[in-house]
Amino acid sequence: MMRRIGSRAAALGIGAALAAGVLTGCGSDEPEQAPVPEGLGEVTVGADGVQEVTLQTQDDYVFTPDTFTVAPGTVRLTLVNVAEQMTHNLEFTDDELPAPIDAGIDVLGPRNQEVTIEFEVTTPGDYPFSCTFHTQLGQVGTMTVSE
Ligand SMILES: [Cu+2]
Repeated sequence: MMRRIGSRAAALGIGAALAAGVLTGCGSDEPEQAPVPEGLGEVTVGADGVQEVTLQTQDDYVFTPDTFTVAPGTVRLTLVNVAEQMTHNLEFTDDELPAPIDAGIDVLGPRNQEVTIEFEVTTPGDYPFSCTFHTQLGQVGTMTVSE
């Protein structure tokens, strides 16, 4: 539970590394892997000072990405479902949270539907979340709130 100290700086570094990977990752012969749009999972600060992050779901059982790190404060989380078929949701796993989060996405249909939720975090720690439709299939993730 003590990993991720100083994780705000680490998250910024990860974002930069991802961007660099996108720029240098051309020429692959693996057409089956859908490209990850730039900026997914990258925490940015909106004009109103609120931290913003976007996650994606698709026709599998994965949050893309499945981890992200925010600082204490308000979080505006958007989930985009680019699946052709599958419906997902996002709920924080109440009994495992360092502090309650009173927000979630009940249902998110396919074909680029998206929902944005906003909530406050004050207590550092790891906040697990899942798609409750597909928890058994491993569709889980973790939001880390840094110190
Ligand atoms: Cu799901």
